[in-house]
Amino acid sequence: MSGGADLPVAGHESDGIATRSGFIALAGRPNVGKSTLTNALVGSKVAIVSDKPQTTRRAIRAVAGGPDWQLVLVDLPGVQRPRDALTERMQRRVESEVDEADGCLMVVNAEQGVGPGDRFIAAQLRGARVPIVIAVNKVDRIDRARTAAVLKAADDLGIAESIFPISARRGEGVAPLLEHLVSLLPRGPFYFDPRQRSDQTESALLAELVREQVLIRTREEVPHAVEVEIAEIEEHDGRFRVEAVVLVETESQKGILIGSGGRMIKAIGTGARRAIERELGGHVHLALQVRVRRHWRADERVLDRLGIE
Ligand SMILES: Nc1nc2c(ncn2[C@@H]2O[C@H](COP(=O)(O)OP(=O)(O)O)[C@@H](O)[C@H]2O)c(=O)[nH]1
Ligand SMILES: [Mg+2]
Repeated sequence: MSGGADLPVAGHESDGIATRSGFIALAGRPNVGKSTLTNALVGSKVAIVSDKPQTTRRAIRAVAGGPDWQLVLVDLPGVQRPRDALTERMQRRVESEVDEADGCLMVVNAEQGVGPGDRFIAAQLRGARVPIVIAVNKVDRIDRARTAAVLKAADDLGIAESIFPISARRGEGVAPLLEHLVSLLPRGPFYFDPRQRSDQTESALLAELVREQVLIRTREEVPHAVEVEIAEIEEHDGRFRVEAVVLVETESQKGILIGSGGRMIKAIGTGARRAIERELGGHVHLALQVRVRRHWRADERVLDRLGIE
């Protein structure tokens, strides 16, 4: 098996070869590395990564595949106590995705060990009708003795049919984990065109790449208050012009994002332009605008329009 490199020439019906195909739901506390692992399994960047909680807002379907298998990962938003319309929607999404999947992959953070947050999630998963695998991630941060202790603690959660130590960031242990996950999938035709890497639209992915740069550079309430919309993508002779609007909730957040002398928005723009160029494969001119839209997180219509279900 190979990690997503060998694409069949066939379309998504996969031509009568005995294929395995199915869905794996990703569970785990915020920040344990679910999005990093998703990117590692798929072999390209489909989910943004930061050290801020609630980085992932939309349940992206990421597609990993080889010639005779296709594994669709659902990168779930981190479960939190519902507080506003946004977190409530995220929580409901988690519950329905797990029941519809063929297996569940729970990720824990080896550096922090198994804690109450993991036990909370394990309790939610205990009744699931699908096999549960635990990945103990970030083992690059701890020594062997500590890794063994965390593997034992993960086993003691009592929900996993198997447990894998991995470093999603370095790619260590990812191949055997992937091989095992594929073995859990039923035989059946592919769900996605094998060339597809996720179910996001191009503009949704580009908006996420801009938001990632904001997340990397901001703190406290600002990351949660930011949303990004792509207003326009134009192409002329392999050169792209992308117009993005960064939404915040208050004037002071807008001030933070622009920064003194416009330095912050410039850094965000440079980082985002590079990421977008990597994605589009051509020169990009990125026009960024920061706009205040009060209470967008509580506005169901805005959430609908942004695709946050
Ligand atoms: N050292 C180390 N850091 C990691 C690893 N995987 C993820 N991270 C970092 O952990 C943070 C959260 O990762 P992310 O994938 O966004 O976590 P998520 O919230 O579970 O999706 C980011 O800063 C990642 O770079 C890993 O294997 N090793
Ligand atoms: Mg994530």
